[in-house]
Amino acid sequence: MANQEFHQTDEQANHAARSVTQSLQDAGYRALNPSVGFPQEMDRFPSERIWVVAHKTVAVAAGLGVMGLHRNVIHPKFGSFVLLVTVLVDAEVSEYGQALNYNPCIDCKLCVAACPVGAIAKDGSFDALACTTHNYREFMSGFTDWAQTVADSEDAADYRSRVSDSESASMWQSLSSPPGYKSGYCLAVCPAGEDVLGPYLDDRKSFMDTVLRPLQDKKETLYVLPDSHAQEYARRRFPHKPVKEVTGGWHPPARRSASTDRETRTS
Ligand code: B12
Ligand code: SF4
Repeated sequence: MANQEFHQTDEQANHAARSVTQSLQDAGYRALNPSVGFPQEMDRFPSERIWVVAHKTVAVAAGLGVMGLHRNVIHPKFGSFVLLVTVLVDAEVSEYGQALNYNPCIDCKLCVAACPVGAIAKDGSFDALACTTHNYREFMSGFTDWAQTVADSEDAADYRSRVSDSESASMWQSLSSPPGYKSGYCLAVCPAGEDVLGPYLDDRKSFMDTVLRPLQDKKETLYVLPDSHAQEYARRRFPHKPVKEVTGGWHPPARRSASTDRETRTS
């Protein structure tokens, strides 16, 4: 359900930016709108940045919000529940936005507690590789790893011993409709922002029980790089969630034994 909402908002933001761009072009200005998210410049993958504009830094400079502990821009009213897009225009604008002089992040650290692979640390450092490996399991990096698993499998039985039916079905779903994020829990739990803060301030325990706990309790496979902090963290903090070692598809894989991709569970 979260993916459905995410992708529809993505489309709305793309449409809004496109119509602004068209109006600017009609008025005689050169303008363009790089996508909200995907498509990106995959010919640069994986060695260079594949996104054209970093929307977060533009949004912060324009005063739309400030990056919180979870590194996403928090809007003072809508909180973390905003997606961003940028319109580039080759002209002087009549008025510039001003960066906010306060941060709507309330430092509750719920995002730290919610992330299943420990990507967000209490001091604000962010393990982007841990996030990408899990959350982007069905995007370019995880897909590459999955394709390698198909290539490495000796036959259907071998493939099925490495990839569950649910994982195969989920990969199909991501290929046939917009790809599904595996997490995004850091955003889901964030109570910052005028419109969102009420229930958290009214009753923190109830907020934790109804918003944070179900995500922590959810039984789901977590994807991690071998010997990573994410692997150690996931096994220790979420022993009920199966943890699966993957390559992330970043590097040519060493030839692996059939057991390498199997789920490893802690007792
Ligand atoms: C690459 C990318 C990712 C990568 C991140 C890799 C990386 N290090 O950038 C991964 C795969 C991890 C990712 C995940 C997600 N992403 Co993303 N992603 C992007 C993308 C394409 C570029 C991000 C970018 O600009 N990176 C470069 C710099 C700017 O980012 P940074 O490393 O986080 O921050 C640096 C500085 O900004 C500085 N800094 C400045 N101020 C502050 C303040 C604090 C407190 C800190 C800690 C740092 C900091 O510190 C860093 C220096 O190293 C944008 C789309 C776009 N074209 O902009 C979407 C985007 C950032 N993603 C977005 C979203 C929603 C997500 C997910 C929730 C997806 C999901 N549904 O699960 C998760 C959230 C994970 C998280 N906690 O950040 C939204 C964020 C919306 C918002 N409210 O801000 C964007 C803007 C897409 C959009 N158009 O709306 N994403
Ligand atoms: S969940 Fe709490 S600590 Fe994390 S970004 Fe939101 S307000 Fe800040």
